[in-house]
Amino acid sequence: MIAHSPKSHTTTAYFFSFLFTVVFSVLLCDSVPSVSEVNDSLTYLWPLPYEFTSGNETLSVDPALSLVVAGNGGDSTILQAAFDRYRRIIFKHSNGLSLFGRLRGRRVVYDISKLSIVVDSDNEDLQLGVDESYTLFVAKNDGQSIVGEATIEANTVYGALRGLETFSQLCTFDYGTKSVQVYQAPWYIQDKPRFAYRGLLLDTSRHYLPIDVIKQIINSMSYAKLNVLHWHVIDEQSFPLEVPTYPNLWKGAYTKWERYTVEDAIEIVNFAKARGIHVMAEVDVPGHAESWGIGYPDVWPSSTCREPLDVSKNFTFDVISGLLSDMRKIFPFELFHLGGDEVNTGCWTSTPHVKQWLQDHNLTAKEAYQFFVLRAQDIAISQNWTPVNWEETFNTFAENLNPRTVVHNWLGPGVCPKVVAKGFRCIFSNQGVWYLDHLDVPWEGFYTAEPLEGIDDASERKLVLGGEVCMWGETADTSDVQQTIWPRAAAAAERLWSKREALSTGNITLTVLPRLQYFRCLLNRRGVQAAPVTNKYARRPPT
Ligand code: CP6
Repeated sequence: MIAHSPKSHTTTAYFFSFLFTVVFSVLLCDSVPSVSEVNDSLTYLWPLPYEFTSGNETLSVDPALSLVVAGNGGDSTILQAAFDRYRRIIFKHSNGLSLFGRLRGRRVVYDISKLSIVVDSDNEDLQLGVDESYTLFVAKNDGQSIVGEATIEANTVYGALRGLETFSQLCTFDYGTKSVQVYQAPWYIQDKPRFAYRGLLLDTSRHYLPIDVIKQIINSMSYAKLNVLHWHVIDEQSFPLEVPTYPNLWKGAYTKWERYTVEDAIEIVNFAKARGIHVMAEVDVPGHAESWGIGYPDVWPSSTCREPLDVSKNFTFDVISGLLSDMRKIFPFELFHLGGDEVNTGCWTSTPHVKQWLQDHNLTAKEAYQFFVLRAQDIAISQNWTPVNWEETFNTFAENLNPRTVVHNWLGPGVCPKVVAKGFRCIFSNQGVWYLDHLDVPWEGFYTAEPLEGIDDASERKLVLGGEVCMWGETADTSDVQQTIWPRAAAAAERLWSKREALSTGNITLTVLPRLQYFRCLLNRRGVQAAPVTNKYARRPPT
């Protein structure tokens, strides 16, 4: 509590602050639970931490909150910058006491005046499985000292980032005292993710997304503790990325403004890294690649039959090689997505010179598809990447797939169980439940989808890296992409972060919906255009 609050106001002031509160909660976020609606027995943190205890004290947080760092990773510039960002998030409202109290010379004592962050390691490498665990302790001091404490302890700076996010979610602006408060203190939180891979696919080929929009989405991912941006940068419709080795490739962009320079891409990778987010780029071959031929028509089998890429020409693989070696300098993440989905080999068998090549090499169309995927894999592996491929590659020639391959499920349920039974690693993205462009899938569908379903063996479970929600771009662009992603991606984010036992019990309309509504409003307060949780368009009657 604030030790010296300003003298009580008049009834008029109370009336106006009441009016202000009501009007603002309605304007800002129509579904924010009113004070009387908030169910105190729920924990309004999203995603739920691994283990936590809370109490029933209310602590005030000093708007001059200072950061005290310790440990080998304490000097991290990532940490300092994150603290500055979170300060702006936590102290969004001007503080009533600083405005009036200071004018009257009042001295205000807050319960929490410093945030201590201890980071053990100064290693800032961001690779799959990086330690994201942290503990967060927020309590009033034991009476020996007038200041309380908030402490985050983590092994890496990336754990500290997750802890900062959680701390920011504990801080609530109280319209009565006009100060930031932590309710239900003391808090003791011990947290870590269930899965190392918690992804969101963004498609910048069907609709170009400006870099500021991508950055906003990266910011919003960090609020839900998602940690992989799967950048489906190129597809058949457009080729927006600059490739110095083959400079005509980005002639396949929609316009000369709808492009990403190498520097833009590096900036996105660094922006994501500062938020503990990996960027996994995708070059989808041999299908979904028609736009390559705008700049280099030789990669097309013919001018009328433009994809899949021409398997019969070495030039095709020279271009892939050049493209990947340029991208290697941009994307440090160990995983690289090579697509391999929806390959219609009819184009090969109906193009005379490709058909001839198939005959000369004694290959069926299916074998040529395998040849293409494996050759692309070899290029990626030789550049020290771990290849990721869509599930058709596994479905068609699992026995010849490089054992390091990570298989990306999308078509059906029950795929990851088969993938891990054969010893491959898997990413879960079942289109029936985790495709964001499927507007008819409500948040409950996202929430209840379980990446480990059908996998009982402990060593096989370890092969499921996690999952990814997919925001395909055919039907969404800058104008609506964020409200299509949120809040449903948050439902998957909790599935991927929190303990399975904490997710699968009880009536989720009572236990999860109010928390998701609250998180959706938190996103709105932070400027993210998250849609209402139970929106009409996600509630189409069955036809
Ligand atoms: N683009 C690419 C797509 C899809 C895939 N790959 C896709 C297919 C079916 C649905 C949604 C998206 N648009 N390159 C499949 C992985 Cl329903």
